[in-house]
Amino acid sequence: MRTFLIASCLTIACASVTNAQTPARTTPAACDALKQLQVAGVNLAVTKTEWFAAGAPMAGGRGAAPAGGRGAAPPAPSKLPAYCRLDAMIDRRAGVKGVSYGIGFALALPEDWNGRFLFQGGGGLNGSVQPPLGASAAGDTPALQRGFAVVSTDTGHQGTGAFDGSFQQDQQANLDFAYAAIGRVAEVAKRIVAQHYGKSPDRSYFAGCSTGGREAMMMTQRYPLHFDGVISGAPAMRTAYSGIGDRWVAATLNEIAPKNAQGQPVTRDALSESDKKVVIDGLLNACDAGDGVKDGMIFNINACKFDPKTLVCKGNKTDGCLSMAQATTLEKAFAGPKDSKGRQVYPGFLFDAGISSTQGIAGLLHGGQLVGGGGAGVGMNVDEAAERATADPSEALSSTARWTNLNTFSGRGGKLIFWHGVSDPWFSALDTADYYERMTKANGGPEQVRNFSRLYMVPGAGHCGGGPSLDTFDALSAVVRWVEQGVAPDSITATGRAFPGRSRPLCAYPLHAQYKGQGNPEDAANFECRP
Ligand SMILES: [Ca+2]
Repeated sequence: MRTFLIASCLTIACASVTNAQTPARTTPAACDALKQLQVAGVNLAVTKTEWFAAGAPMAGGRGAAPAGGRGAAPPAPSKLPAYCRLDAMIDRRAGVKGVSYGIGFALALPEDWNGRFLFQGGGGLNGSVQPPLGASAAGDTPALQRGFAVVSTDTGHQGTGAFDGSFQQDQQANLDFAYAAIGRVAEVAKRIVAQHYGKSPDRSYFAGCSTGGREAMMMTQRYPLHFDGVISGAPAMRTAYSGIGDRWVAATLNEIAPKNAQGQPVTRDALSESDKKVVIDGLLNACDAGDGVKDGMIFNINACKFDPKTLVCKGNKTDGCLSMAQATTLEKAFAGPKDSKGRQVYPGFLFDAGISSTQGIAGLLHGGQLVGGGGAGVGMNVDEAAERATADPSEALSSTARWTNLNTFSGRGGKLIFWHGVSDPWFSALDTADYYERMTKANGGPEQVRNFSRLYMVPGAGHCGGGPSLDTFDALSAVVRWVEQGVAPDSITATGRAFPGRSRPLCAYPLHAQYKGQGNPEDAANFECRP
């Protein structure tokens, strides 16, 4: 191996290096040899090794080739480099009721490795191993394409779908999903990378959204020694409470929703399509220009004071205005749930341009979408719901909303980036802002915390993207530069399919992007970050 490394270094890799990383290589033969892989002291079973040539179509998961068959288009080539994919399981065991459990993972080892390791976070309740690409918050260039070694995991159980919660009957499977599996996989995968390339990763990164965002936070809270740079998108940090917030919105809209033949309220029809347009038009009229440009996006969130009552009909209800009941119901729904003592149980949601989007999880004007399905009913006992959340044992295990002391993570140079879609109907962007502010207080105040953590709001974006937004941005390059060169990301440039040709800076919270007043308003260069 050593001879091979030196030879390849002389001929190819070392000559082209422009950064501080030390590259290394692998080969199809070395990939095949991983079938015999053992890691000292680890109960590990390799299930598969596979070599992918450069440009090979991605197998399975998001961006996968369509299923074959008559008329099916040939799979599109990817821009991925040649790489070895190792599939393996650690700690296989028979769990409660004889169900087989184990922590499955896939590790992509690029032919030309850039010395960096990336852990790709999961989604929903996990339960399957997604293709290890590292695409989250990586712009249009996944980490694997850049030469990172990338790992993904099912976090300890194999489910029938992204929300199969049957693993929750098993104690260890709960621990694994909550936090233990990601710590275990991080350690084992790093050791495999080191064995395979003959050197340990120079730097380690974590990036994920939703459950992956929660896992990212978990890495900074319970495994502060594991990662140098972490990206947490729309973190599902306290699902028992965000579930209350989601149900609150639906149950409140149900107060005015028409009923179906079975007598159940149809939440999405609380406002007609024309009513929803009235809301969005009125909202944009009130808040769009606050950032200096009427462009269908609201970047100056703090200055946006939208009152649905300004849209109430002067006389009878017509298509161009709202009823008073609709206006007051919207206000109540977006204000979020409070208990009988007036305490906010979960934050409200922001009025934002993406709240009527139908991409992904429908925006809140459509009633949102409850995790686990089912109707929300009419009205809600917030006290009871809050008591159940407080007593929920899974919440105690998996929540990342409470722990704020990150001084070990930050003390060794760790950098933590948060981002959140302002129109996210599942997890309120305000809850992530609330955590960021509490974490800031607990870690020495804004001047200290700006040295290691920043939050970026993404106006118009829904849960992990979508909506009338600029949801394509390269936070991965930003965190790498911060970790390796000490260049803090005051802003990150964003583009998106919703607005071709447009770019904007995403500014570090609480600043926002403001048009400077001259120059092409489609170009991020003509915006600056302002309070
Ligand atoms: Ca605007």
